[in-house]
Amino acid sequence: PFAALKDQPADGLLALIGMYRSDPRANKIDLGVGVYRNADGQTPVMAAVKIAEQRLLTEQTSKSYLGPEGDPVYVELLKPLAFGEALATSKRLIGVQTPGGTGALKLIAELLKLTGSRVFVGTPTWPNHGPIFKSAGVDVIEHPFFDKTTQTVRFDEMMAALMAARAGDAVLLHGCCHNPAGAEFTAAQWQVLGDFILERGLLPIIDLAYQGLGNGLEDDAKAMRALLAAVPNALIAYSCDKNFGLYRERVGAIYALAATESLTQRVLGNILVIARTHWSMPPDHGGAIVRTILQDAELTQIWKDELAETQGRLVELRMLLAAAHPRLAPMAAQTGMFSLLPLSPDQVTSLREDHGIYMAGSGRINIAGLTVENIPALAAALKPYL
Ligand code: PLP
Ligand code: TYF
Repeated sequence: PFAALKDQPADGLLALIGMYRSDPRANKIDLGVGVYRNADGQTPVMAAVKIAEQRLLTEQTSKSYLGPEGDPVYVELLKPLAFGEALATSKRLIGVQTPGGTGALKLIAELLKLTGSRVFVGTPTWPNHGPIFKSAGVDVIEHPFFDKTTQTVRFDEMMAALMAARAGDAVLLHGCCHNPAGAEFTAAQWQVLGDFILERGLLPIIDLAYQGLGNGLEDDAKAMRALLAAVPNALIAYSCDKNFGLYRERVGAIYALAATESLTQRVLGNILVIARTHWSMPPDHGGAIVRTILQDAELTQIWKDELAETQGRLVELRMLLAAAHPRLAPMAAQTGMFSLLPLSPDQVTSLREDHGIYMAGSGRINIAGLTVENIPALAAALKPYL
C-alpha cells in the first residue's frame, strides 16, 4: 500500500538544523529555527526548571494516568498568568492541557471542523498554521498581514479582506511576538479589529506562543486580554515551550471562552472527545514542571527574572541590528524572537552558500541567533541586497 504514498518535502525550518550542522565553516551563523539562544549560542535549561525537575524526581509518587484534560492544576495556574486575575476566575473560561501549542492548535482545528467555521489567516504566518487547519478539513482563507519590503502591517488590506468573513468564521491572530514578522497591531488597530469581530459575530483564535519574550509577561498579554473582555467566544492556543524553555517537553494548553457557562461546558466536552482520539492524554512532565514553578513563589520569581533577562537580550540585539543599516531600523520597534528581512529566496540561498548565514527561505531570522560579534558580518553580507 505504501506505493500509493507521495514523497513529501521536509519541514523547511527544521531542515535548516541539519544543513547548519554539516557546514564546516567556523564563522557560520545560525538564524534558523525559533529557539532561544544566549550569548554563547546555548539554549540552557532554565534555572527554575532544573529545580522543579529535581523536586519532581524526589517527590513524585506515581506515573499513573491523569486523563484527557491533563493536569488541571497546571491549567488553572496558567490562567492568571495568561488572562489576568479578572478573567482567570470566570466560569466562561475553561482549559485543557495539550502537547505544545501545536496540540492546542490541532484541537482548535478539529473543533472548527465540528462548528463548520472557516478560518482567516494573515500572511505571512507560521508555516504550520495553514496545514494544521487543512488537515482537519477546515477551509483556510488567507489575507494580507505584513509587507516585508516596507516592514509595515497591511491593516487596511486585512480589514478589507475580512469583510468576506461570515458569522461563525474564525480569525487566527498572534497574541504577541508575531512569527515571522515581529510586527504587532497598534492598540488602536486591536480595538478596530475587536469591534469588527464583535459586530460580525466572528470567532477570534489567539495563538500565544511567546508570552514574556516581547515586552514582558503582562504587556504581551494585554491585547489578548482586552479582546477577550469584549467578545462572547474565543479560542486560545497557549505554549509554555518558549517562555519556560521546555521545547522538547511539548507543553501547551487550549483555552476556550464561551458566551454562557453551559456552552463552555459543551465546548469542553467536545475538546476532550477530540483529545482522546488524538493523543488520549497529554504528556505530563513539562506541565508538572510548570505547575511546580507556578505553585512556588520563589521559583516563580527565579523563572520570571530569567525570562526578563532573555527578553532584555532580544531587545538589545534588535537595537544593534537596527543600527547596522537604515533598512533594518524598523526591527528595533518589532518584538519577540523573529523579524523578516526584505530578501528574496535566491538572496537567502546566496547568503547561506556564500557566507554560511542560515535563515528561513522567507528571510525570517531568529534574533536570538545574533551576537555582538556576528551582527557586523551579517550587515556586511546583507549590504548588497538592502
Ligand atoms: N504558534 C507559533 C506562532 C509558533 O511559532 C510555535 C512554535 O513552535 C507554535 C505555535 C507551537 O508551539 P509548540 O512548540 O509549543 O508546539
Ligand atoms: O517557527 C519556528 O522556528 C518555531 C519552531 O515544524 C518550529 O516555531 C519550527 C517548525 C516546526 C515546529 C516548530
